[in-house]
Amino acid sequence: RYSLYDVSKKGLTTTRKEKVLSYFTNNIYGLTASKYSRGRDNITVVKAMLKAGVKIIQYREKKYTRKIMLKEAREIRKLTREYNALFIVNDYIDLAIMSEADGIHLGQDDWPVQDTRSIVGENMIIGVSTHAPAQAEEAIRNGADYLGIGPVFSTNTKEDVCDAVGTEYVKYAAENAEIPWVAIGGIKEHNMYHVCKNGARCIAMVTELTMADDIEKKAQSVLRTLEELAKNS
Ligand code: 3NM
Repeated sequence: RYSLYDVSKKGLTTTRKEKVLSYFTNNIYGLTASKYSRGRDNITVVKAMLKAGVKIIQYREKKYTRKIMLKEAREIRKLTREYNALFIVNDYIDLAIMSEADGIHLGQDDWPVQDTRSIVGENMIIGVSTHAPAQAEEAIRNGADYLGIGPVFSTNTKEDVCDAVGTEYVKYAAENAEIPWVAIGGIKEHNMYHVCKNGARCIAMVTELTMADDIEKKAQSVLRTLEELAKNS
């Protein structure tokens, strides 16, 4: 398991690796999705998540202009600093750099990890979405700092994502991944049990939080549930 991962083994900066190690245990990873936020803007959504105690925030925005994305990302950077939370930007390397994010998250069709590293430097965390063991192994080989493992259950939130990979892939990650990882895709409070039972300790959620009547309350409840599940498995 990744808790045994030797940070000095690959000669990578310990600050980056240690940051990931500490944040990806017993945490909820909250993502923005303006399309699925019931009219609430991304900043309002992020504030509610942070107030509840969510410690990893990903800015994931598809349809806004770059100007608006930069404004929002900078605002979220400010907020995540106040709450001592990790800030990750999805897809846009330039946006991650300009907003001084802690990390950049890449999909399978984005720029390769090594090329991204050459642009973002040694301090920025690089996460990669993976949907099968071979992709996980490749991402680790290429120097990813953490993996997305999913979609565990079926989801309509991400267009063009593959079919659900199930908890088998979560189990694979728990047993094999040498770096931290986050389970993602269709995860709700009511099915978290199956994900945690298979070894997940960091859970990513979009619509379970962004679509909630009261985002802060829902996030608090999810964090409590995660704590209970982690204790008992
Ligand atoms: N990435 P929800 S699934 C952003 O499997 C994203 O890589 C996925 O949304 C992956 O929590 C996904 O609403 C969407 O199902 C997750």
